[in-house]
Amino acid sequence: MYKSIETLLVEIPTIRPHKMAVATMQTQTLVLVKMSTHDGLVGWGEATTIGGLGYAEESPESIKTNISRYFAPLLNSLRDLNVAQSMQVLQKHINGNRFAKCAIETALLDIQAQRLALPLSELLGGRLRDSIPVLWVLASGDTDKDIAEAQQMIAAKRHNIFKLKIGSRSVEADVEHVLAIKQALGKDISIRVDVNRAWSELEAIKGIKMLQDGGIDLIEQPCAIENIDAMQRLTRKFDIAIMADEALTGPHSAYQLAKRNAASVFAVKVAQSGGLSAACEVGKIARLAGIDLYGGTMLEGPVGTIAAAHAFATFGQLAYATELFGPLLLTEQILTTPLQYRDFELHIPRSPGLGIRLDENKIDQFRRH
Ligand code: MUC
Ligand code: MG
Repeated sequence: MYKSIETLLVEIPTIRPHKMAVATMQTQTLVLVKMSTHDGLVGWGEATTIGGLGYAEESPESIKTNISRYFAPLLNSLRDLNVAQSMQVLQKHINGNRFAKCAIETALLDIQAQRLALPLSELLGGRLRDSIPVLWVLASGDTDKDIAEAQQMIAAKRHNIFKLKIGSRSVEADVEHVLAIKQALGKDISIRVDVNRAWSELEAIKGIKMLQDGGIDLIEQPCAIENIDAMQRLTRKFDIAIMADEALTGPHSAYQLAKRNAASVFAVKVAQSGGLSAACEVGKIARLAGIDLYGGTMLEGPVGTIAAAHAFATFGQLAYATELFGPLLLTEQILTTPLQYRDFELHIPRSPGLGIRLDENKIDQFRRH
């Protein structure tokens, strides 16, 4: 029984426009879930998405409505159930809504881990690492600005791997932009691209060939979500890593993609997977199928970011690193002590639960009323 469950929409400007094939973001709407118990514990979860309905099927507003109208009453009717049993009931009575489920499960696990005085990663199968590498996404839309931004990040020892968001211009213009950045940064810096499903299969063949020849390391979600056949043919045709992102919507799709050899890398996102436990299941399927792992983001703030970090800390391999840089894209901090990014890695707290403290005055200031 929980005393209250509240969903807060918190609007925070980004440090610069973030241009993607699916949307250009100037503000991120963080979707935060705060769960309080009768014995005074507070758990947090996050269900942030990108560009309203531009990226996924749930919007910040639908998540808030569905949690208060459907999730909260159901959770309040459950007595003496543990987290896994509570989630089983939610799965049975609520279809879809993976982002909302992720936020609720995170808050439940945060409370449970605090009760047990363990870092959340220990509840998710066991912590294998205390920090994880984090790349930066260059998406200003301007080649020279992107190069300058990357050089600053390298000099500050913040990031030495970069992902470029492409797919909104012609294949030729995008490839020219990517290869100019690769040339400027040199062979020791890993450059990857995220097409966000903008290419047809023929465009993908043309673009990937040029990018592979230019020394790019990875191609993320080149074609439509449904076009698993194209992903399979591209994975077979090229040596360069082909990564599934939007097509990977949880353990079931991970199994299907693995069975059909339709990706050589999985971008595991906790919300897109339907929660932290489901994300860990995706990790296990990848391990069994010999697929490399990458820790993805929905550009969450610090709550979702550190929750994902706890899940990724249980992965035996993270061959392509992570992109858990969401909080660094925001102009405001909402934690009393910010997440620790240094020496190209995010350091994962060892204190109980998520291991973070929210600054509720700051949240109030930016919250949508
Ligand atoms: C995506 O498709 O990967 C992650 C980083 C970023 O810039 O956009 C997101 C979504
Ligand atoms: Mg992506």
